[in-house]
Amino acid sequence: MGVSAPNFVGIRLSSQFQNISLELKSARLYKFSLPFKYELKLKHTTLRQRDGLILILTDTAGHVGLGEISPLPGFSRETMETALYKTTMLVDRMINFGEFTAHHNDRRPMSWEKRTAPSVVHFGVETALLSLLANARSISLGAMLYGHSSNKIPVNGLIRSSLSEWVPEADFLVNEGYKCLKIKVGRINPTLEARGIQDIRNHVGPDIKLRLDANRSWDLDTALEFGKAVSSADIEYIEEPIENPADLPRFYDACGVPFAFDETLHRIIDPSISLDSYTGLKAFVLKPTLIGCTARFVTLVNLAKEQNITPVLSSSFESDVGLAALAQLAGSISGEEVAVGLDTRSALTAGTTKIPSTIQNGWMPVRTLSTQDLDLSYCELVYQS
Ligand code: OSB
Ligand code: MG
Repeated sequence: MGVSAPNFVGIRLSSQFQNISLELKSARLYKFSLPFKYELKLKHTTLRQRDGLILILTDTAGHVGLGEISPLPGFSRETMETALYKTTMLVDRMINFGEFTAHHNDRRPMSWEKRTAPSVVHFGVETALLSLLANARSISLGAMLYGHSSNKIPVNGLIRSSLSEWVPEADFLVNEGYKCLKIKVGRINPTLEARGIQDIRNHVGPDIKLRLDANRSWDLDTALEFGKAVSSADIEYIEEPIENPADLPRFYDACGVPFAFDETLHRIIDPSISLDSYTGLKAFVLKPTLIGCTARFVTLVNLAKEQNITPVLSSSFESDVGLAALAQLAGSISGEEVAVGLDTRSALTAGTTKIPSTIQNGWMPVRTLSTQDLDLSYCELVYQS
């Protein structure tokens, strides 16, 4: 079945892919359950294991594409069961009817408020399709979308521990070679946390970048109290300091600490919104798994670049298959320039590839995967066609 390239999964591929011919032959879907080393405390829930799906697509010429669909409880709109159901429906349509149209080609025009953000399923299925096309040409996902890619990317070291562990952990990560650290704040008293951040800055010196993430824990006053107390610590940005993103410009005006969008990007945003009014907006932290589809992700990357906002790829505790796809995208979008948020694999005791997506000296290699790389020992086959 020939597919017209410009609208493939709703995105424009570079010109050498004008006439893709894609005929899918089979699909296999595995469900995995990977234990965390320690309980993972997220804002609304605590997880002991990471559940998700690995999709393996094969075309009639024998090329293979891999994708991962891993709804994150408390962040994703759908449960594992819904994701599994939607994936099988979508894959059935692709195999039986050759339909690769993206979900957002709504027949009825709809106002942006009424639109729902796409599901975790779309990004995973689209990744499998796109990586099949990329594998057929022996290039990475990123190289196929953007025409170029670095072969390694810098990563921000993630600090999720309690306050008393911050300095020892920062020390450890800097010794490991990380040049950029991201610290989760907004959990206990903001005055104590601000002092902890100052301690980290004093300990690591001026050359290490510090990013913070408050996951919307504060009201404007609390955020300001914290922001003023860390304003001399040279913070690159703080993700989502306040509950209501409309208050963010006031946050920056009052304390001078740049901020970043993360959760805000998981919803459909008024397309006429001017980001100019958001002075202090430094970065978009982009989690494709939570943004929901490739087309929306690519649009947000372009929007950021047009407005001088740094796009920072970030993970949602995906397994190695998902992380490899994110690393390939980061290799093209920010290359060796910007540290990305992919330091989540170390929280898991096992993975979905024989060799885990490891970080060395603060760098993650950009690698493409084939079926030989998979380790399915934590997986169960749940669907086949
Ligand atoms: O808030 O940024 C977050 C992971 C899962 C869910 C939410 C978040 C995260 C991360 C990923 O922090 C790691 C990173 O961005 O460095
Ligand atoms: Mg965040």
